[in-house]
Amino acid sequence: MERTLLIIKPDAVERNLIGHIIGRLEKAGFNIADMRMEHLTVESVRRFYDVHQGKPFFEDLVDFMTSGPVLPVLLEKANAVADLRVLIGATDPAQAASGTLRQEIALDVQKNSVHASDSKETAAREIAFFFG
Ligand code: 3AN
Repeated sequence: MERTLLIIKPDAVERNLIGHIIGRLEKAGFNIADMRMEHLTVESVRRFYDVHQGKPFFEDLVDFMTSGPVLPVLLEKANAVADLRVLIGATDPAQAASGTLRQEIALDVQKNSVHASDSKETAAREIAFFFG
């Protein structure tokens, strides 16, 4: 069993899409190992997205991710990291493949509804960040 981290972002929480997203994950064979809704602080978002510090969209990303509650979800499945990236689709919903979660529900490249760890190493770091 491999583990990965998904975050349901403020735009999806606000539009009452938590149940829809969790349903898609369960149908795709992911087990929900843990989840906990939280309102992130500016400091924690800066730490979480450390690799994006200095990029032109960074301050807007921090504002958006602290604009409302998020729901980090710890997921388990064989090949979880890669399979979840396929399920969510490209960062920009306009580029996301048909049938992916972001193509279906994301609003734009910032309000893209979900985050998913992009490698096994990132998953280990991001899981520790939220779930110890
Ligand atoms: P992903 O979430 O697909 O792994 P990353 O890690 O490259 O994408 O980007 C992290 C977050 O930063 C994205 N989910 C999105 O909210 C924001 N972001 C990335 N690229 C852009 C961009 N060009 N303009 C605005 N926001 C962006």
